Amino acid sequence: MERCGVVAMMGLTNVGKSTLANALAGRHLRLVSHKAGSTKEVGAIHVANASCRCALIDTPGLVRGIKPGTRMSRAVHQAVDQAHGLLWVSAAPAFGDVVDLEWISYCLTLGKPVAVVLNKVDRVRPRNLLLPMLAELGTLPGLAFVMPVSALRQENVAELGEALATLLPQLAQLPDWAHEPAWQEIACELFREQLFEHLHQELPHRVTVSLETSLETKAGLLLGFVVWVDRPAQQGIVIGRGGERLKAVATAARLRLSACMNQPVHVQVWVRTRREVREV
Ligand SMILES: Nc1nc2c(ncn2[C@@H]2O[C@H](COP(=O)(O)OP(=O)(O)OP(=O)(O)O)[C@@H](O)[C@H]2O)c(=O)[nH]1
Ligand SMILES: [Mg+2]
Repeated sequence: MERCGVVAMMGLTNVGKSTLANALAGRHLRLVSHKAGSTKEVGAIHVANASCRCALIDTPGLVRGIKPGTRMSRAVHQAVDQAHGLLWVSAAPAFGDVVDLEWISYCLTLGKPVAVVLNKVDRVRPRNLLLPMLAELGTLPGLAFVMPVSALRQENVAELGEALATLLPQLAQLPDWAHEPAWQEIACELFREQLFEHLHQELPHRVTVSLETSLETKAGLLLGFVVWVDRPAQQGIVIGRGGERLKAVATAARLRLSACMNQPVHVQVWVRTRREVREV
């Protein structure tokens, strides 16, 4: 019987967990951003290959400096508890500080198979600089495997996908709770990704996106999003001078969503606070 089950992916913020999840699945469903702390919700993405079927749970990045096992959200705790195996993601060349080792040691106490991925190896020149890091990981007893990858350049990603089998049991099917989010949630996540991409440091901290309308038309799917911000001043930041910024966000989101949904997608956007509604 083929290997089938759930792997929770953990790591500090910005190490490339969501990029790696998308690369393993061969579909861009998880939000990726250069801004740390971009993943806010736990979410599954399904990976299938010749060796296994795996629901990979992408989790929000853990904040550097907190004690392993503490201050994880209830959703992360739940994902870790319910998963059959754990994949700790570190980023080279920053790896080597004790934080990663402490967290990996913590994962090893949880009684599940644990593997470590050293991502962003494309940034390591020359490559043999990885050897001390790999040797350090080799001193931790009980790891299922350690694998250097570059999620961005697709290096070793297929090999990692196959190796996930070593973390999995032989379930007949993936558990219901590990289903992928509905397309509406994915659409909001990918829209939010474009806000991160275009607003950079100006992105309001608590910005959220909801899908208010969806309509099948002859020209494709028409989606109406609302960007929610706290204050009217933040509306202006999101919209930009003459609406240029929000138009750029909407155009990029339209392209991303059309590719993801395999059909032409058109986008309408409103930016709302409690007091004001403005349309672009
Ligand atoms: N050079 C390089 N950059 C990468 C690689 N993988 C991811 N990145 C970049 O790292 C940044 C963070 O990527 P994410 O996938 O959002 O990281 P994350 O760990 O999910 O971040 P949080 O959700 O905030 O914890 C983005 O700018 C990615 O393009 C890689 O293999 N090489
Ligand atoms: Mg992420």
